[in-house]
Amino acid sequence: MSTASDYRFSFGPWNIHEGADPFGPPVRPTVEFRRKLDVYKQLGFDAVQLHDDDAVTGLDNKTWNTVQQEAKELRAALDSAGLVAEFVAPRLWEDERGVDGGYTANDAGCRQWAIERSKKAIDIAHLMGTDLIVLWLAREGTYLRESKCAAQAYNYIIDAINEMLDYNPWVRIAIEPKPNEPMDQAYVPTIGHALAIAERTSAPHRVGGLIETAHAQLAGLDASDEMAFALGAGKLWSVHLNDQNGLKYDQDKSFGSVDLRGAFNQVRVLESAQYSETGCYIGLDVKAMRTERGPMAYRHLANSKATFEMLVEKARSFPEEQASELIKSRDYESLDQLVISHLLGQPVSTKQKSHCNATQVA
Ligand code: GLO
Ligand code: MG
Repeated sequence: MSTASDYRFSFGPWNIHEGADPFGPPVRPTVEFRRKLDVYKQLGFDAVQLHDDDAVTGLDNKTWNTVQQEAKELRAALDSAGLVAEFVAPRLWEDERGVDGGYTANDAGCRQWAIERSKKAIDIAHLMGTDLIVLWLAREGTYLRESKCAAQAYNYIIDAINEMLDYNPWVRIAIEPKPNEPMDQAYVPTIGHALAIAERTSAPHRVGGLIETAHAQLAGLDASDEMAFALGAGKLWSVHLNDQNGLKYDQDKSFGSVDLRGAFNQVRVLESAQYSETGCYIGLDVKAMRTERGPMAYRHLANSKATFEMLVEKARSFPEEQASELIKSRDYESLDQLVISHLLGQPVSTKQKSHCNATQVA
């Protein structure tokens, strides 16, 4: 029988961080990237998610030879830690040229820079041994709706993706949708948008998605339905599991820490699509609380992974037959309670439940 360990897990170096927020400075010491690598295997993770400049810092100002050499060194370090790179993501949003977006900037020079930088990310991915590029389209949107033409912006995004697809015939691109933050209105806010964009590119089968729980919630959507939509198209190439408490800033809370039932449903959708057999990773894009003490805060990662694994067991032991009887008889009140009881570890007998309802009606 398969177990929760069928899944392979990943996170990014940014998930171990100093704890600064817009209202306060760092509260924990900076942990050097190479030291973070030690934690991966210790916690049972298999892969590292990388921004292009996590792999090669300051890559815009380095010669190709240096970029190549540093990427190779990192790959060797990953190898010796028993790790692989899951994906490389061009980090366009921290550069001055990406202030108003990269691919959708009104300035043609900035758009060109964004495409060239993305090509470098592809080269780095190649050197790191992964074919997956993730595009979180951070500043591709508007602070002010009238500042950009949306129809044109979508065309720019498609043009940029086509250039990437042409540049390397082996690369796959997973779009990570998010509806807002840092922008007021982001282009490509949902997986529906991402997969529609994919269809308009020159190689639709090489463009898919990465779904983050909190991003779906910020769009007012159910993350498990978003995942089901992408899985149905064979295009869920990674996930960023986390949690979110209502419609506010992107919180990246530990998986299942707010909406445990929502987390269960995400795991259930992944389970029923046999996601673990696709070779894709369970990425955890979670942040440690600011209150967490140093020197290295990583319990949010260990906890999220443990919660995921417990929910895999919950999904596998879910009383499916009982549930389908209730669905058949459209007894959703009992189905609701069946799910709650199962999550609380207290299976209910449906018969008892119906009797109880009947008594109350009588
Ligand atoms: C922010 C995103 C971000 C991306 C990462 C990979 O809201 O979730 O963390 O996942 O930069 O592209
Ligand atoms: Mg993310």
